[in-house]
Amino acid sequence: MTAPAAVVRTRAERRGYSRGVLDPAERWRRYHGQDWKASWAGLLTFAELPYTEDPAELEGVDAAVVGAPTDELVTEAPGARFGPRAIRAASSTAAHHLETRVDWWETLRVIDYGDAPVVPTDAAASHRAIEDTVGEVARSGAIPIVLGGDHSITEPDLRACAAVHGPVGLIHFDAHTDTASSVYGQEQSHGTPMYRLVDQGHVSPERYVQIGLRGWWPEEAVLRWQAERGITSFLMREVNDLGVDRVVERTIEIVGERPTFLTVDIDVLDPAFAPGTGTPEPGGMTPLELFSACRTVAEQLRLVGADVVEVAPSALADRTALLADRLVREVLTGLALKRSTE
Ligand SMILES: [Mn+2]
Repeated sequence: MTAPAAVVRTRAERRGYSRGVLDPAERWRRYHGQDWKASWAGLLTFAELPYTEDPAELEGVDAAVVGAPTDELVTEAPGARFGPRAIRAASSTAAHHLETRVDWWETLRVIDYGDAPVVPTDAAASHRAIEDTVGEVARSGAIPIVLGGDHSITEPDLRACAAVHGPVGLIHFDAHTDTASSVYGQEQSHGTPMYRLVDQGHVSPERYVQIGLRGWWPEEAVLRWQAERGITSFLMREVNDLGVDRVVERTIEIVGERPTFLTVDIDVLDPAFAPGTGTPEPGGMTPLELFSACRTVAEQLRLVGADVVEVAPSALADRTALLADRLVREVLTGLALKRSTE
């Protein structure tokens, strides 16, 4: 009689995920015993998280990453449809945070729930797909963390959370308010989601804080509309003068204990750091400021959902290609200089 084969539990099983969940690193672990795969190979999930599209697998999950790859409703440069894939590709498995000494991979059960089945050329269908997919996560009790996509996706993803938790508070990092009732005569675009969410009653305006505003938009009437509803705004100038820690403290006081959604438009960062976005606005936050602000908000408030939007990768965000482009143009400039002195 032979001894039964030792039961080897996969990394995902050790963390309590079921067999029905794909672990991108499992093939590597079987082959050489390492828990991590080659970062450029295999199934692309956020931070090599286990992957599922089955809502039944969301039980007991703390947070689920969902992609919302659509940019039909931008008013300037498109490209945010490539955001989720690019963010997953850029994501790291490293989860041990040096400042806080916490390892989120070990502490939380997090899953990559894939992308919402968006429909190219049909923004309404894409929004329905996003609301349905994020709704599956929200109803399971897990916190959806949505990768946009242009900022219009916050309307369906926040609405899916509000359907479970009731009207939510909103912390909104952005260069722009996105509270116009229409842009170019259109009621739905990435410039209008916050107007619509307040108007539909999914966001409590007195628990809504905007941080990082600057530039030239929107016009006075929109700013008046916001102020009349009790929406709080911190201009980038105030973030600079007060310091981000003070701004976050005041935000936390305003938003309070009840369910809250966090939306981060990457264009809140200065374009020096984050050039890959559709409507860049100079004079923005630094990554260090935004990292600590988002971490503190997640730590101290009751987040029921979050999204990161307006990442438009490709040539703009690809800094290596940007350097190569610059090198070629430096060579061409040298040739032009030589020609002019001949
Ligand atoms: Mn925005």
